[in-house]
Amino acid sequence: MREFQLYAITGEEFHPGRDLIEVMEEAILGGVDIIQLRDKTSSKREVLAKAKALRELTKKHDVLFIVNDHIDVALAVDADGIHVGQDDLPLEDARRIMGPDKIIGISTHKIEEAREAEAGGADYIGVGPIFPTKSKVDVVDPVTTAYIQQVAAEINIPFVAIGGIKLHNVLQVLDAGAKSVCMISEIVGANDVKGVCEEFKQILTAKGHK
Ligand code: TZP
Ligand code: MG
Repeated sequence: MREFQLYAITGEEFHPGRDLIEVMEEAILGGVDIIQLRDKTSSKREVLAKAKALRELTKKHDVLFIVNDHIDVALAVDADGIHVGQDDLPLEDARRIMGPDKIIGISTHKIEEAREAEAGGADYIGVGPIFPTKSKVDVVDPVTTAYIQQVAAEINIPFVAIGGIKLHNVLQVLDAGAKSVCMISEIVGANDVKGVCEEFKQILTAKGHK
């Protein structure tokens, strides 16, 4: 899997009146390496239409594209991979469907889940929510940066920290051992989406994460 440092997830509720593709293109121009389409409310048809448009955009800019939950949509648009939660399609089944070459990411909230994901052949894991967040309804309590330290010490596959990460607290996350960070609201809800991404990129670069 190609390395990534700055991961943006879509969240249309954070940019009312602004076009999804326009917002995500700004994020890409600001330096995002990977985009995930996450849409918990639209119909399958609508999700598919958005996925097609984002696939085109990410191809154009040579950025990775991941679909949350909808494995059929991921395959239909030839996304680079899928992201699943602990209650979604199990890793083994997701791998059988997606094949060996696609990226499979899985959310984890404790070290046992991280171990299981690594042993099960996940390509990367999500680690979070690090801080409180309003972007996820069924969210578990914040796992804090202590969980990042645990994962950094023990897990050998790439991991990305997520949940409540902002420009003002991202250093805590990097200092705990994360090399990649993922945001919804701080990026797509920004007045200057490109500018925020550039700032994240600078902070990552200063920490030696390209
Ligand atoms: N998974 C764990 S926290 C979260 C997801 C999808 C939401 C992250 O959103 P934000 O706005 O960056 O806190
Ligand atoms: Mg899910």
